[in-house]
Amino acid sequence: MQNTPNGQNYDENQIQVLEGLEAVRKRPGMYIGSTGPKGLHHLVYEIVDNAIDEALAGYCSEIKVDILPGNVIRVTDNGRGIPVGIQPKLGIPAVTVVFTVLHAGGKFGGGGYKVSGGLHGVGASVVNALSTWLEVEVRHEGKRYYQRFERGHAVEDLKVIGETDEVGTVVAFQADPEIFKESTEYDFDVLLTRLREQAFLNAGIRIVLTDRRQAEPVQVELEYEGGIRSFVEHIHTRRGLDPIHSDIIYFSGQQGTNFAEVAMQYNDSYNELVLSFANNIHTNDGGTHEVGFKNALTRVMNDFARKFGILKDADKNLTGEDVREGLTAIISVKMEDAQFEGQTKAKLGNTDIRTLVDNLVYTKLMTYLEENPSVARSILDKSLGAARAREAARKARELTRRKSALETASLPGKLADCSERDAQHTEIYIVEGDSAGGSAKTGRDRRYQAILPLWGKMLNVEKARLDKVYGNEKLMPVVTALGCGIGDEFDLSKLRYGKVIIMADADVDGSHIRTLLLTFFFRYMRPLVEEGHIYIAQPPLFKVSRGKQVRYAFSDEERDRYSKELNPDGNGKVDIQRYKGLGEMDPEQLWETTMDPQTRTMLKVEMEDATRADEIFTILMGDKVAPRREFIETNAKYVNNLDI
Ligand code: 1YM
Repeated sequence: MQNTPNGQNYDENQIQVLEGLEAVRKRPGMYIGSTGPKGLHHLVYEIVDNAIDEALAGYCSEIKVDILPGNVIRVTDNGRGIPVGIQPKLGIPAVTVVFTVLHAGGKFGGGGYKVSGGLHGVGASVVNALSTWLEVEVRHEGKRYYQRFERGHAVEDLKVIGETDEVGTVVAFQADPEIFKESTEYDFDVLLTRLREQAFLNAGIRIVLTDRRQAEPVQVELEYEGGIRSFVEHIHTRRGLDPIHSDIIYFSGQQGTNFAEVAMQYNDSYNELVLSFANNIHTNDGGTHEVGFKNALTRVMNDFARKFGILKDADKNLTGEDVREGLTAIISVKMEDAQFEGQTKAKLGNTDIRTLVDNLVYTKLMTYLEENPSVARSILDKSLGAARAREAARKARELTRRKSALETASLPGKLADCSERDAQHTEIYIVEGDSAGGSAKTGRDRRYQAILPLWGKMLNVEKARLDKVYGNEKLMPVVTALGCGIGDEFDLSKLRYGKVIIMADADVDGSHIRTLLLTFFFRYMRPLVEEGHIYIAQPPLFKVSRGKQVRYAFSDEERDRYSKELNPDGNGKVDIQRYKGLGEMDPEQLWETTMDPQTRTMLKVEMEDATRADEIFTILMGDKVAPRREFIETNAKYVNNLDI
């Protein structure tokens, strides 16, 4: 044991420190959420957050994040440097405490915006505990201080290693593969997205991300004077959405130590995107700040429309959904002692924030609309259009209901249902094409497999409102067969089949159908996707046979491997049949290769990030060609059997 400058408590404190960090290594999930890719990237955010705090305190202007060979992360800031003086209670340097004492990651003694609850603010010591090694260098008053840790423990004391005229903190670490068993490889785009978000939320901070894992480094500089205004602009550009008014509307306000800002702009799509943040943390489940914003927005729009005769006395009020159609908005609040609630701690609970945001948005937006009547007119025209579509959808829905009440069986005529009724054991194949539908009906196990062949023209729901969905002859049978309704009426408990399997050809047309159906499920039956009910069938691409021996291949590599296996000496003849479509398979083949739970492979559709999924659907199914081309060019590498 080391001697301590001031005392007898050292051993005892040291034991506590060790126990603290051991707890982190024993239950990493409790501190960083998971030990998968999300948790791995979280390590970087924890260190960067400390540098951002220093920038917010006004001492640091630039943060560099480098991904080094071997997936080492190095974060450099030009702030004051983590204090190196002896911390009186523990008798060791403050910087050592920051990296070895659990929960000392936040500032001791007040100041700054403290974050409570959730995964955040657990800080540098958690990163240290979960790294094979971590090195810190503090540049302060002409000296360079250095200390190294391994798996959370200091392997040497803090020491001076030289002189410098720079100031700031450098932290480098390597995530421990014993903890992050799945992978310790960082995804550049994941880091870029999160760091860019931080640059938007903290206007003026400069963040430079550099990937040095390959010979030629890739560098992106992030600095946005416009803050969250630039965020809205970025979202519209990236998704290829056209704004319907040129200004990005922006307000900010303060009450006591609470600060709130909002940036918003409408585009000509039918989707809303409201992103909210509290102390730079994305509140995925919303909370008081978002409620305050939405309530005020609905009231302003109705009050304004009535005041200027756009809504008459007899007209019904616009709903929240009406006034948010085509809206992109960012709400960012900063406060002391944010309360995060809910299962994922992604919902803000502080009630005073609701009042602040509500008042701010009501007064400032009202003034803005009065001063910019043409913008007000464009927005209200859009909201009125949404209200009319909603009304038309309601009528269409009632019509469908009445029709189905009159019919004896309300299930679609082409549905071949299964006999089992318990959704836990049943599955429905949604099959493109009548001939494939026929094979599937014959080949299936009718006890628990239902088949719905699709016909008619498929609607791109990205470019249509709810009322058009009700009239669509291809989508309505899907809705009735699944039994759980759509949109705000969706009820997952009524789902008639536990697995919803999309089965389409492995060609371009099949891909298109799959994407259209996925867009529909994402926009109108989102819980189906979130709860993991959607699957994609994987029909084979080739039949490889020699005499009576048959293999099915799902890729070019498999095809080549099987032909070698069936013909090892190379002098026989192997027959290779390429399946152009599902329709070419007979019922037995379809069962054996694609539908038999014992032998089939299926892709399960999962959604990691709803905002990113929303972005991808907008890009893929929206009007603009340029963002789509860019998306395809950057993602083509993930596609194996590109059949074009
Ligand atoms: C690359 C990561 O951690 N920078 C950083 C951290 C701190 C300070 C400056 C700092 C804070 C304060 C005073 C204060 C931290 N200090 C502490 C603690 N970059 C990075 N830059 N002086 C310097 O908040 O009063 C924790 S973080 F607790 F030691 F003060």
